[in-house]
Amino acid sequence: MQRRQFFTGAATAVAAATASAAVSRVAMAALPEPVSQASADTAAPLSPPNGRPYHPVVTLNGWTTPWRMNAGVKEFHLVAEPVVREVAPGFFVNMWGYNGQSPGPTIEVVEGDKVRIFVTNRLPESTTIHWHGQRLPNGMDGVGGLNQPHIPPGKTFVYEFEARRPGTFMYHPHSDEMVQMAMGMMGLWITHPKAKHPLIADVQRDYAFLLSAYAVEPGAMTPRVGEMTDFNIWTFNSRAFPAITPLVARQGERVRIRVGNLTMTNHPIHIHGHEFEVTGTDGGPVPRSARWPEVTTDVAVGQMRQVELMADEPGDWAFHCHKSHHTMGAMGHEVPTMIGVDHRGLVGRIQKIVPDYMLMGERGMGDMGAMQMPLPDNTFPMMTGKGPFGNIEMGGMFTTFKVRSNLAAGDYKDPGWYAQPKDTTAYEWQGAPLDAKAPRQTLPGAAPGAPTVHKPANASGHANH
Ligand SMILES: [Cu+2]
Repeated sequence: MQRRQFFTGAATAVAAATASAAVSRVAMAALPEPVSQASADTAAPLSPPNGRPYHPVVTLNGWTTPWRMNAGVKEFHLVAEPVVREVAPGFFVNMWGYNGQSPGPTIEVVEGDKVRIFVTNRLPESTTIHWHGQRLPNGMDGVGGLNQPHIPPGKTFVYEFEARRPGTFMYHPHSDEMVQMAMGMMGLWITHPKAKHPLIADVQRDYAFLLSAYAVEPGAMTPRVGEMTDFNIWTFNSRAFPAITPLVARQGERVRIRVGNLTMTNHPIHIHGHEFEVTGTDGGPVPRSARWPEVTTDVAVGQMRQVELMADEPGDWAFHCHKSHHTMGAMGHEVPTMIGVDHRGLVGRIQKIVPDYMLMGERGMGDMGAMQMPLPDNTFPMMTGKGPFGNIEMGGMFTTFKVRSNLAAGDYKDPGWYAQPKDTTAYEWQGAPLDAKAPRQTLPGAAPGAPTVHKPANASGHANH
């Protein structure tokens, strides 16, 4: 094996540290101990114990992996392996991930850091890791077959490069990626600027997460990896609302949120009560002249968006994907639309034949948030989550942005529900009721006032138009 020469100067030090480059057993003995995570909770930010200082990110329902400093090189150890991810309380999915969880740990480094990542493959098939968005030597880019041999099961490969530019990046396999990404293999990579950067603001809170989607039949535990469009589990960092940690900020703080999309569709990510600017992408910081205010930013497939805002409005604000089916928990998609169909008197008769029959969707599906209907094992409700005023009727890609005036700096604890000041809540009208007849209920396919019988049109009828 050839000595790697990517780091002039560092290479000799590494050789010394591992005694001899020729003895692979010695090199293996020198592998950094992989750090594993058993919990799907949001870990506290990891303040850098050594190296250049930076303000760490908080990965929603995730964590940042510690590293080892070895002769000026930051060394990480990722282990690709089967994991069981708790996607919602009591709903467990067999996934493939890294170091105990899917997504894998966030890797945080500083612009200019020399990085060495050991990747051990404990999957039943070959894998690789692609470092999405990085400038690096071609042989480190991780496309199996193109840039490197695939990493066989049981083997450890080493990636070495310099984190050349600051920004928001991610990592994922480029080896059987249809299966491996459908099984949850992904993680975040954050490169912090090494000094004050004209396009990168100081922020007090810096949140990061990936968008991922899975096709898991109710009652099943393993995603359907061949699925292209019909996903039913929509997640922020492989967690579904109400199990996604809220984003918390003190009033007046500047907040950055970094979102990467590794699903097979786009996600318009939307915030309430505030506006933000897209300040960065996986291509780097956005020039100031190219920024404009928005409340929704579309994160297309394979993209990252970094948004920033001033948390100046106290409250509990919704923060979610704006595709309404993506704010749903596990669901089947073949539900007939029953709105306007009068079932009165019918349910009892049907239940004589089908005892479990349940009427759904006659007045819309909002009341499903309150239904305690029996679910198959190992799934979770389509919409759930309780708020201070009742059911939130949301699931999937939804959480809250909680702004408070009285939070301590660096306090990420959920402060509970917002106490709205007196007389600032939408209220019931107490005056005279509306003095008009309600429009009549419509049947599917029948507009109000439409004739109930369609007569065949006169063959020559259109000639007069
Ligand atoms: Cu979405």
